[in-house]
Amino acid sequence: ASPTLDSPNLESKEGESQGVALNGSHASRVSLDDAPTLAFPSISTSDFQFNYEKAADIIVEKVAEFTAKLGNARLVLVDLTHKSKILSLVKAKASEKHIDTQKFLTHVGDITKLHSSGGLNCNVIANAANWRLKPGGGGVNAAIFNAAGPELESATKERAKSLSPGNAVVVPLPASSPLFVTEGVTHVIHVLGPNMNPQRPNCLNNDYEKGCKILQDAYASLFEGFASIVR
Ligand code: AR6
Repeated sequence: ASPTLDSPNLESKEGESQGVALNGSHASRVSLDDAPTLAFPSISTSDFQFNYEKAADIIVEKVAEFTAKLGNARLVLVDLTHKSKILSLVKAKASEKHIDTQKFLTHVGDITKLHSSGGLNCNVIANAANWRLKPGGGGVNAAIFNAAGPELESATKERAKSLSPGNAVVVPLPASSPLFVTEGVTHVIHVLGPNMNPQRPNCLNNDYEKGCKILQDAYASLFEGFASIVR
């Protein structure tokens, strides 16, 4: 059976995705089989301690801008638990702004197991990276590097040695990577967001004027990277 999703129910279970608007009908079942799809975590809002409200506004703004340009491609914001604050905020704001629910979804699950555990086919996934583009460090970065195997580390090194905040780098995943084999992921896009955590490099010391600009640039760079793969 092809993976589908139901929009009407806002109470998602783990491994389920949904459009962000209520439309009260089962008529708009969305097949996730063929459309190029980017799954992305909320950049900077966990280890980097960026404000959720501000981040949610930026995600919705950038998603609105790019869904208009993306043809049949889709964007999926992912987080680990249905208690995720950022997912609820983004869902509410996206619904207010009438973002196209065929092109933007939220999904509860592990970004490294979207196909095997969630039945969601995402050919591209984004990573909330560190500036050295190194494995480990916890969060989604550690999960993606672990799941992708040493193939991702070497493929990343061929593309870039480091990232500055607000930038992204597209890395084609070798076909031997477990993430390619089991999940069908062909590209990982590393993104470096703004950092508000004093324990991490390049801390912005609560300068949200700079921070918001960098987070906007980070999402623009991520979505442009995805668009360059889709084209
Ligand atoms: N699947 C889906 N979402 C996840 C997963 C996962 N496996 N793991 C975490 N998240 P974070 P940041 C969500 O801290 O704030 C790293 O150590 C998480 O709930 O990974 O940008 C890097 O090396 C949150 O919503 O990234 C950097 O140094 C989102 O992913 C630093 O942390 C991002 O959380 C980057 O910090």
